[in-house]
Amino acid sequence: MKKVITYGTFDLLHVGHINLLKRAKALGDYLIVGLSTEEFNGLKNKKSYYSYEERKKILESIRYVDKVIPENSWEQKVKDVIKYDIDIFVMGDDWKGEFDFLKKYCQVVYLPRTWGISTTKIKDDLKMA
Ligand code: C2G
Repeated sequence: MKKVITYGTFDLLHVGHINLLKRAKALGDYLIVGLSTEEFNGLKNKKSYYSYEERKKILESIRYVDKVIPENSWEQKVKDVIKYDIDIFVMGDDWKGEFDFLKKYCQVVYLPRTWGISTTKIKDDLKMA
């Protein structure tokens, strides 16, 4: 069984997230998502609209997602890749190069972002409405 992992906040879920999860799952048979906790969002200077529990519930309802684990730190990725016996690490290409240190442990794939949509854009557009 080929296991894939990806990480993110996945707030205000949109097609960019779905496109990423769909393509990540297509690279293997089992997809784990490391979901940023609210504390970790703070480290990314992000404030999510939905709580961790709400975002977890939403992600777990997506057919491409097999397991959701908390993302509490930048450092946990190596441990996670080893603990869950991961074959492929996937991120959108806005992160290109940032996680190449994981190449020692697994394949690292950066997928093109979906153009024209982001959680920030949704928030800004709603403010204008
Ligand atoms: N994404 C995408 N296209 C978009 C928006 C997002 O492909 N239009 C991808 C991002 O590249 C990322 C994933 O969807 O791979 C989740 O996006 P975010 O929730 O914004 O994740 P981020 O805050 O970048 O967290 O340790 C890694 C970090 O937790 C990544």
